Amino acid sequence: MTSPPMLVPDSGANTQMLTALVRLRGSLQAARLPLDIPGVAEQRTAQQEMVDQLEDYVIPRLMTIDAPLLTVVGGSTGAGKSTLVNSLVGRKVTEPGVLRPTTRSPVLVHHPADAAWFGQDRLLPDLERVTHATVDPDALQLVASETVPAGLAILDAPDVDSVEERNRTLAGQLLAAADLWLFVTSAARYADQVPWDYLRRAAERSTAVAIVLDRTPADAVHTVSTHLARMLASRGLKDSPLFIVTEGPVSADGLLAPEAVTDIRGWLESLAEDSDARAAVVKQTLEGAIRTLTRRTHSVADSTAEQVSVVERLRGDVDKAYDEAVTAISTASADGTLLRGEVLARWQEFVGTGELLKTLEHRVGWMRDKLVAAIKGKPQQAERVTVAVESGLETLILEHAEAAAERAAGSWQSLTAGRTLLGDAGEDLGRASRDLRRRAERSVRDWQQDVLEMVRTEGADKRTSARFLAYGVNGLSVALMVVVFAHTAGLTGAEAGIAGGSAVLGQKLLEAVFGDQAVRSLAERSRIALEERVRTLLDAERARYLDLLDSLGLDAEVPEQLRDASRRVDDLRFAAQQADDHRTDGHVS
Ligand SMILES: Nc1nc2c(ncn2[C@@H]2O[C@H](COP(=O)(O)OP(=O)(O)OP(=O)(O)O)[C@@H](O)[C@H]2O)c(=O)[nH]1
Ligand SMILES: [Mg+2]
Repeated sequence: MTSPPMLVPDSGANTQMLTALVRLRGSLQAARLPLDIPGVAEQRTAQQEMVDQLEDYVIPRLMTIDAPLLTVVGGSTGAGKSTLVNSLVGRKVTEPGVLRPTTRSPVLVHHPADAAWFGQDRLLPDLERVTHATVDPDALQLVASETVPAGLAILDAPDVDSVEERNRTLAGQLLAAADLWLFVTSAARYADQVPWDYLRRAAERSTAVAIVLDRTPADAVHTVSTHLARMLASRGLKDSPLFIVTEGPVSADGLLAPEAVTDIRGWLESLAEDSDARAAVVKQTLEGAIRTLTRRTHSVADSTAEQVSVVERLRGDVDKAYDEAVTAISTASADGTLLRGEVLARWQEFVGTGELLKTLEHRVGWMRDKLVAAIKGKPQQAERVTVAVESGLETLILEHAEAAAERAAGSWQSLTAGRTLLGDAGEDLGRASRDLRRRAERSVRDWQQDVLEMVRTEGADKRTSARFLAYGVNGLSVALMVVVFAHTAGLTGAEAGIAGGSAVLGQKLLEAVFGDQAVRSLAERSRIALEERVRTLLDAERARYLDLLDSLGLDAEVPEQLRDASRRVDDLRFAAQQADDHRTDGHVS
């Protein structure tokens, strides 16, 4: 007698495979598919099914490779699954019925000696073991019966094509935990789509399957069985045993006549007796399940990679929108744009116009004296410039923050995933934050305070100088702001225009007190301080979007972790395969 084919040649390899499968499960559990991307629903289902199959079947099965062979009876509602199970067991262990669907809670029948194999921590660990009849789909009723051969257990499952979603999922989960499917269909239903979808999947995964054509009228047996056999062959299931049960009376207990199920019972009993054959069935199904899991893992990995790249794209859209806003504000607050309207009017009111500007170029000294005379004792005017600057800057910031929000939301709207995120955001991200005006106000004031401090510090040793006293800290500060606002506008020449000219006045005034070197440095520092405050404000605006993306918890490493975990399992599979082939060769020669 040849030794039974084993999944893995020794327990060391077995342990390695278990470790690899546990890691695969961990990676699959860690994978997140939160974004609405076309096809994602399918991958989420796949991910869940794979984690379930690893936990329900593959891992516990590999840990208890000698456990009895679990035969799951599945198929359409009313096909006669429960009746068949009862008839095989020889007594009513599961309730058949006329109300469809009947079976809602799985019933597992095993030999009393095998009870230990079906405890809570074995196959299907999330189904609570009970010993009484129930309709709870989260329970697994265990029935011990001497009439079931030791080494083989039979599970009656709900219908695969149920009108009840819970039934369908449970049936799928139970079939995924089967060593062997006993797939029951009826003469009336055998061509239905859903059962064939299951059978196609079984064939793809090399799951061991036997088909029962149930409730077949005697005169239809030939036609139907021929047709069905052809369908099975063309779908890769030609090696699967096919049993035919003719439509006959059922007893008061709901059992078929014992002869009706003799073939099936005989086949199951011989399987139970032959440990090699049993091991071969387990090996076929288990290896098929593992092979399918590693292949499907790559699709989930692709899907997680797509999630990561969509997040990158969404993040890029937001960064672009807000980077543009920061640049635009920075440009507009340095190119003279702000030296218009109210700011210019108040500034001119403060320093005076006309005459001063005209004489600017050739009579600087004279102008200074005039300036001193003009602004001496005008603290209110300086204050008005400050107020105008504040509102000018605030408007500038708000305008660009609104535009950035609109742009960012606009580009998110163009992707389904982005639209969903916007919809779930809980506020209208297409607008600037409601409290931005208040925060912008405070930031601008803080910046003006920065400028004031710089002037105060710079003038520390000049406090007593006549000019410093004449202009005052406030006057010099507004002059510095005006210089900042015309930073890139060009300070001399005809093109400077009124704004430039105004800034030149400020510049001269400051230079008269501090000297050109110091003025350059003051202007630069003030500009940087303003940019920093603007960036902080807009970063908070931008964060409304980025926080949404971060909260998705997507990890760019996950796709590769999944592929790694899958490759590791494949490597071990191939190694086991080779060891297997080697052993078979040894027997042949
Ligand atoms: N006459 C006759 N009736 C049968 C046969 N098999 C099943 N039935 C009846 O068909 C009905 C449905 O049978 P069940 O065994 O409950 O079918 P099921 O596949 O378990 O159905 P669900 O649990 O709803 O998925 C019951 O009333 C059975 O008595 C049969 O071979 N002959
Ligand atoms: Mg049933």
